[in-house]
This record gives sequence, C-alpha cells and structure tokens, in this order.
Amino acid sequence: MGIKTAYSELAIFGNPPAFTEPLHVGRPNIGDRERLLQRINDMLDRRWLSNHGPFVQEFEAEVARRLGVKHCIAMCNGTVALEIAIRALGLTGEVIVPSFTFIATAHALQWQEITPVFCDINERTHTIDPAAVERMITPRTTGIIGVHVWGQPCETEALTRIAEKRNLQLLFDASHAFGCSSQGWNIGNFGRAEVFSFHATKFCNTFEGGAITTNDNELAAKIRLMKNFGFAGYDNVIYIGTNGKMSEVCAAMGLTSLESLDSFIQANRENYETYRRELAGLPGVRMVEFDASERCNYQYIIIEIDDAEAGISRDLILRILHAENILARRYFYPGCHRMEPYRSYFPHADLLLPNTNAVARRVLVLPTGTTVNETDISAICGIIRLCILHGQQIASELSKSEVDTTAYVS
Ligand code: T4K
Repeated sequence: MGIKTAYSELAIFGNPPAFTEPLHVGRPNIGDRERLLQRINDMLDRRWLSNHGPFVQEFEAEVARRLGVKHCIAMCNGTVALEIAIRALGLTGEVIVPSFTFIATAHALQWQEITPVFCDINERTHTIDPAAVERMITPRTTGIIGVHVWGQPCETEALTRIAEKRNLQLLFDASHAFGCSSQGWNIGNFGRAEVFSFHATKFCNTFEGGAITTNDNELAAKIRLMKNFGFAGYDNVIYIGTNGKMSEVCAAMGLTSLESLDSFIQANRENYETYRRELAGLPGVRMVEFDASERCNYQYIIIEIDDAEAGISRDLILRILHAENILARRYFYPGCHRMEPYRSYFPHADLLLPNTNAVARRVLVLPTGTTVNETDISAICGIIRLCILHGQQIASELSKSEVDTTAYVS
C-alpha cells in the first residue's frame, strides 16, 4: 500500500493503485478460527446438520440473552426472516417503508403482493421520518416497517405512538443494528418484532443468516411454525409455512462470531474515530456520526459529499477510489423507488422523497472492519483529501485525456 501525496500520483491517471488488493466495504469478520473448526468437527461427528439442531438452539438462546428479548428465531437469511415476519403479522394492502434501504426490505413486501409505500427519511439520521409516515397512511395501510439504517435507531417512540393511534402493525428491519440501542434499550425489543441479518458482510455473521426477535409468545410460536413448513410434530402440519431454517454450520459460525463481538465492535469503533479525525474540516464532506449515548456497532462508515461545496462530484470521487482498489459503495443509491419494479409502478414517488433523493446523491460507504487498520484509513482519507483539494484540476485533466468522466454521474 502506497501513500499518495500529489494528485498527479492518482491511479486514475495510470499510476499504480494505492492498494494492490481490493479493499471491500463488506469484508467479513472471522472470529476464532480454531473454535469454528472445532464446532464444525463436533457437528460432523454428531451428524446433525440442520432442523433446529443444538448449535441453532444455542445461538438463539445466546442472541435472546444478549438482547434481553423473550424469543429469537434463527433464519436462513434476513430477507426470508422479513418475509416471514410480514406474513406472521398479517400485513396486507399497503405498508409504509423507507425507500432509503437495501432492496430486500421492499421486495419482502412486494414478493407477497403487498404494496410498499415509500416514505421519506430524516436527512441527518437517514431513518424514516415519523411525520412523513403519518402523511402516507391510507385506509389500506396495515403496517409500518422502520429500518435502523447503519445501526442508527429509528425514532422508536414516535413510530410506536403512531402505530398505536392508527392501529397499525409495527415491524423493524434491524439488519444493521445488532448490538445497538435506542434510548438505552436494546434493538430487538421494539415494535411487534424486529428482523436481523447475519449475512457475511454484517459485522456479526453466520455466513448467511438472519433472525426474528419478539417479546410476543403467540407471534413467536407462529413464526416457528412458518419457518418449518408448519410442522407441529412428525406428520402433523397445522399451518402454511416455508423453509426458513438456519443450518448448523451457520449457527456454528454465529456462535463463534458472538464470542468475538466485543473485539469486532472495538475495531469498528477505532476505525470510526480514525476516519473522524482524518476527515475533520474537509469542505463538502460530512461523516454520519453516531449518538455516543447509545450502544452502536459502528459497522458502517458513511460520508456525504456535497458536490458543490467539495468542488468535485461524489461519483468522480467514487471512480477515483475504485481506481485505487478502494471499493467504496453508494448504498442505497438510487433508492428503492428508482429501481424496478417500483420505478414503473410508482413513477411519481420521487415527488414525495426529497430527502431520500438528496441523501442517495451524496452518500459514500467506506471500508472498515477487522481487516482495515489505521494506516489503510490514513491512505484512504489522504486520497479523499487530494480529491477535495484538487477537484477542478483532476476533472479538467481527465476531460483533456478524454477519459469518460460521465460514467458515474447520476
Ligand atoms: N435489510 C437491510 C436493511 C439490509 O441491509 C439487508 C442486507 C437485508 C435486509 C437482507 O438481509 P440478507 O438477506 O442479506 O441477510 C450486501 C449484502 O449482501 C446484504 O446482506 C446487505 N444487506 C447489503 C447492505 O450489502 P451487496 O449486493 O452490496 O453485496 P456484495 O456481493 O456486493 O458484497 C458487498 C461487499 O462485500 C463487496 O464489496 C464484496 C464484499 N464481500 C462480500 C461477501 C459476500 C466479501 O469481501 N466477502 C464475502 O463473503 O449486498
């Protein structure tokens, strides 16, 4: 890895990249490899590979204990967990959901022919705006899905009030928020249920995996049936269901990840502080900061680029970073409402989503996690600094050399 001190050294001009290997945003954290292999050996010896095996039971109990929630039902992934939670809550008609989220949140509704009604976000926190939620309620609305995007808690109190007042189901997509809190309470305890993702790219992973947590006994029992074809015992199906089960090997990885959770969070937190220091005062660059009074997993480093103030576009910065092998991402550009099938279904959704559109135009997610260290972050921020300080020269030299600078323009 080489530190660049002049903009003429940038890889976009044909120089060697700062990183010889790609630096990914979602590089998985691997806990204690020996413990994992030992668990996999135990599993093989036991010849119990799936169907609510001992590792899944232990994983569910450990997640529930950590979150202080009555029930945790492990699932094969976060998307199926969302689909099952939506079905178990009996959602139909229209459900209010932010457009600024991973496409799975919207698809989990549309997959079941429920209309996602896209709602705007708070421009600072990126979470669903309760005042906008109230404006989107119609006689067909049956529920609200809040997303704790980046691990940033939704305004849980306001959303709970609205759901109670309007008799709506409240579900949270907590895919990013394992280990986070809202007003001191662990995420996992809000609404009727919350859904986590333990995908490989999440700071706590089970290879692929997810979970639903709830304090509602009846709902938990229904979800357990639904994720196992509705089986209530041998030869006894009492409900419509699907296959949402987590496998033993995934739970083995999950248990191993949980053992290292504190060190993962510590590494993320140190990276977050380093980025904050390195990017402080750069014009046109704002880092999304987390409320220090809440617990947070710090698994995402999010910056916003104001093109005009920065003197260079977010998309040109992205292109420059990619040339350096820094594979920053534009999550969740362009917003679900601008992706199919929603773009065709709701061509006018844009008009009600000014904050979503503005944030999607500005956001960049940078690499972090246990594979990224302070020196890497200094190199990444050094390149961003060169972009900001020499934006105009870079753009004009690129246009002179007839390189296509429009490729990433929104
Ligand atoms: N709700 C929300 C709010 C979500 O963010 C997500 C998932 C879900 C629901 C659904 O949960 P799951 O069904 O996935 O459990 C990635 C993840 O695949 C996805 O889980 C995550 N959100 C989303 C934010 O990010 P992509 O399409 O960007 O993945 P991909 O393949 O581009 O990988 C991301 C980066 O990670 C790349 O730079 C490569 C790197 N990577 C990836 C994998 C899988 C690795 O270095 N190693 C790996 O093993 O969606």
